[in-house]
Amino acid sequence: MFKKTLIAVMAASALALTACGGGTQAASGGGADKKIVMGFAQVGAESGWRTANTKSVQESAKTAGVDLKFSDAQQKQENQIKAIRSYIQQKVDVIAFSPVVESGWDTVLKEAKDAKIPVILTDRAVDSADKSLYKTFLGSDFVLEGKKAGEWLVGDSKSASGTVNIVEIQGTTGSAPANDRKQGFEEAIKADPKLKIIASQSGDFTRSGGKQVMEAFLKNNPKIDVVFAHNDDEGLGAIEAIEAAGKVPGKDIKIITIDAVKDGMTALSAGKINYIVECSPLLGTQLMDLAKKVLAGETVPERVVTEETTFTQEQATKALPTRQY
Ligand code: GZL
Repeated sequence: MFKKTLIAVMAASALALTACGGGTQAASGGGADKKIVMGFAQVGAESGWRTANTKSVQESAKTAGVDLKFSDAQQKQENQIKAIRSYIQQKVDVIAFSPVVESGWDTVLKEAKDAKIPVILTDRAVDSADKSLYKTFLGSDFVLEGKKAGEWLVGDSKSASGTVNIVEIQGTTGSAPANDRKQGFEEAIKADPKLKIIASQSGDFTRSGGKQVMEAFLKNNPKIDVVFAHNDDEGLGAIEAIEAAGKVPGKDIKIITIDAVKDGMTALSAGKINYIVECSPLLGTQLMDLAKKVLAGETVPERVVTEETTFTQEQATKALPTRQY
């Protein structure tokens, strides 16, 4: 008799503990003292922007007390997919990544969903029709960035007589920033028929890529008035090619870029670049906040767009001393 009573009492108290949440911890990081484990699959280390973005994510994870597992895919989609699969096997609480290209993610995102691991997209988006495959997107409006670049050129070319020949150094082929910046820029320059894109090629968001593409453009096009580079690093590579060709960047050939990292802003302030549209890499704090909200079961916006501005040469000179990246 005594034994039966003892078992009944123990069972009741265990139940009570679970009910008031003192005894167990929620499986996915919801427990008060369990550290959130985040698997982050980074694109690579292709540009100054990416380096700043990685620093922001790593430092924010430390500040937020998030246990961060980090991988660098060297700009290869198959490496990002491998990293995501390893995070699924490790049963992390949440996965975050910046998809190097827009397509080809449904299968691995379905595997994460089946494993009940929420996914947050940061920086770049995917073109999947199934919005249930990720919880939210945190990053820039790349179409707007391209539009801002084009609108500046329309204003700057008002007094130009004759055709303005533009060469475009695109970002990574198939990536959301490359696709959307191109779209925004082309839409904006429709306002002035003098503005013509005479050549367009990918520099893969790297300085060396920008230099190689610009060397080819200079060889094949006798009259180039403007370079639209999808990021600062490609623009800095283009500057090297333009100077090697004996021309003055910012004067003989105007340059517009996107990002506003320190090296780009320094070239802008020195007059070698004419205009930069900012794209903030400082996504870490917002990412950690979103991860905590998702794991706490709170609803989060489908899309969180970052605040960004633009810089002329004078504005860059003023802003440089206080830039964080
Ligand atoms: C934009 C980001 C782009 C940057 C490049 O959010 O994905 O990738 O513009 C970086 O500098 O390589």
